[in-house]
Amino acid sequence: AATGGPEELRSRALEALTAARARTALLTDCVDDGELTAQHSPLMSPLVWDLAHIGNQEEQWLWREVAGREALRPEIDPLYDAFAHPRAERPALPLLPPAEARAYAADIRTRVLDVLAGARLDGRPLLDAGFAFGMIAQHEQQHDETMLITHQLRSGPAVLNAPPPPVHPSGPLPSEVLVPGGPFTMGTSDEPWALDNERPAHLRDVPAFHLDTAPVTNGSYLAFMADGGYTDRRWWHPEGWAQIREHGVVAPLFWRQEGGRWLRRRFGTTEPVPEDEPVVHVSWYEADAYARWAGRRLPTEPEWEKAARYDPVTGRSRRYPWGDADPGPDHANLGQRHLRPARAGGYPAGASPLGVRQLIGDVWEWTASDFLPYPGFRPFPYKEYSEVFFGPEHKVLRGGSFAVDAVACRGTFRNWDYPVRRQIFAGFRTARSAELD
Ligand code: AVJ
Ligand code: FE
Repeated sequence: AATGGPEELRSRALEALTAARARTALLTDCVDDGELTAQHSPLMSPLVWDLAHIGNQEEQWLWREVAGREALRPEIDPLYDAFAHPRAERPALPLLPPAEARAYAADIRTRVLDVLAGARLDGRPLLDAGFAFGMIAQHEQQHDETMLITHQLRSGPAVLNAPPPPVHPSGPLPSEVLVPGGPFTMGTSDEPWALDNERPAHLRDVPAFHLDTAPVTNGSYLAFMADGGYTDRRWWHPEGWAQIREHGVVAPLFWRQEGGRWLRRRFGTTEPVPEDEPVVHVSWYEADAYARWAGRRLPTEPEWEKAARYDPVTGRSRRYPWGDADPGPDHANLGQRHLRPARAGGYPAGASPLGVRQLIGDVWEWTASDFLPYPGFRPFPYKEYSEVFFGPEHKVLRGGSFAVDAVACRGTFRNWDYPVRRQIFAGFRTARSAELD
């Protein structure tokens, strides 16, 4: 948690910024300039855009806004304004070439570390508990996840490597857990680096429901496929049905069938689909259809957060399923330490008090809910982070994936995307209401 005295906050901010830059380097130093400037998918920016955008965002917030200094490269602002140009058009822009983009981001960082060394980390909402520095570290980590998605979409041999996630042997787990009904505290007013859409803390009544103990696996998803799930209109939201018909979707993204078995490509290698891993690269529509086929439904966002944070003994909402401690390697598969989700049912040390596993890390989890503001929401520090995205066109994802850093992941963290999106590291788990018990 970003709490403690000013020196501790300063060193946390320094650590968070430094870790983010090390990951950015890992993702951008392993490919040549041609690959940095290429468009690997019309869904994504060229990697070199993310690189300079990271620096530009840091310049705007930490150099100009926090330190009150003159803009260093005001002429490039429009190139790296995410709202000015759709991703598909970014390769055609006069972007900084790779060496210049690296030098620009490094120059800003040197200046920002000077600012951090002398900054008062209080007295101004933007600086309270080092918020602006934490926000920029989270921003860079979010773009690192975006760049990892670009790596997954690129063709060619593997350039990234990581050890497999740990296998945690466990006896059979119950397939679902009962979360008791009643009010709980959703969102936060006191997590120092929580972003605007996670605020403020407020009470929500959530009737009793059952939630899958673990994310839905490839094996279970294969059963849905084998049962004709993709050809049975009954299971599909009308828009989802139209989308799979139009694009000929018959399996998760990156899967292909060969000799009667399913293979999947990940980060430049191909492997048989592992049945015991959480399914990933499915759209909200696919998750929704699977749940209906299974006689269940996606959890709502308040249900997800209650399962992840509510402590039935004290009635308090905690920072994480396991308590208030920052995530460690035994709690959750986060931070790109591994390039895949761990087996479903792992991470016993990260379980919630009720025994729900892997709510944090592994795969983002689609929820049934639209991305909407909490009562009392105030945009901070800019409307373009959250406010402009509120509405029924975006669905909420929770919990983070193996590609999310701990600094950008907590029980209150909210992600969102269009329901058709499949390139993100998204899976899901299912729920059912308990009122019929
Ligand atoms: C919160 C992941 C949806 O990548 O579009 C990065 C994060 N906002 N730069 C995104 C973000 C501005 C955002 N998501
Ligand atoms: Fe951004």
